[in-house]
Amino acid sequence: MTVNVSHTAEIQRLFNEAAGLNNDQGNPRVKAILLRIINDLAKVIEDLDITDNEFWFAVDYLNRLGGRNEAGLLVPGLGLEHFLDVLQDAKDAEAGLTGGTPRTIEGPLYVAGAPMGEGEVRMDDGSELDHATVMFLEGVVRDNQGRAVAGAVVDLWHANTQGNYSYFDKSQTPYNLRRRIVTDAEGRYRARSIVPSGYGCAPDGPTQECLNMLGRHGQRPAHIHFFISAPGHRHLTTQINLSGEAYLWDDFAYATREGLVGDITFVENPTAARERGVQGARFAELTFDFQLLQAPHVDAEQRSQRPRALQQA
Ligand code: MBD
Ligand code: FE
Repeated sequence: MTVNVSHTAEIQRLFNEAAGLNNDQGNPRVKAILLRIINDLAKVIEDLDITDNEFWFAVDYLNRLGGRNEAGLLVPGLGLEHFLDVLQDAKDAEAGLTGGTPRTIEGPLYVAGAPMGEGEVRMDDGSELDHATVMFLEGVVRDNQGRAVAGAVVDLWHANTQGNYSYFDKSQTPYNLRRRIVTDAEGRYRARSIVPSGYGCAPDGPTQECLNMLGRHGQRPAHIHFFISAPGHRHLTTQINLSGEAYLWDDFAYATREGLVGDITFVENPTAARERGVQGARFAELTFDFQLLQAPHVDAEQRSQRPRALQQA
């Protein structure tokens, strides 16, 4: 038997008061959102008969989640960041904005201000060359007519062979595996880097603790993140997820999409390796082109205002 008091006049008065509806200060938008969340949460507590122990466990969980800086990790893990993409896709379709490279989630591991290069960059600091596979990544940025976009900024970041990202992993050098590349006159970007490994949630962290209770793993396939921007074009946030990866279609963050699988090829050829300046015989090649949409208004040229890390010198 569920007891229900959230709808009573007494509790509605309480929640309206708590959400600031009895004053003319503050922010009306925040008031409307908080009122809805308080009411919906109260309904969840009643309908699912949430016990005191369950409620206070959840409060403590949120403290621990924030304490480990993992709120931005649980969000994709629960499918909510992918939901935001699908929602934006539907809004775009409604507005007739279709085509181009699909968007997919940013994730929590971007760092602003990466070193910038013209046309071609080296991304890795060389520290893993005794065990990493060198990767040559290149492609062309095109507009909605298929014309090359010169001067586009390709801001890309990926994990090392341990699946870890510089800045968040303090054992790596600043901006390791993070670069910005300005496309050349043919719209081309080129990077020499190393083949990344898939990311896994910290086994002792609160996100994995939640996933364990859901009977789920916290693994991602190997992938490369991109922000691509150019004047007049709509900002694109996306990823290349690598073919042949165990978790390609079993990604805990639900980022892999049709059209975003990168066909990486591994080459075993001592001569080709030497010509490319690679020690030994083995290296990898990955070609991936992007297509941007026209920006419907100038704001659409920019990425979201989501708070992000900025490396301090
Ligand atoms: C990642 O590398 C990532 O891209 C996402 C979305 C979540 C966790 C780690
Ligand atoms: Fe990632």
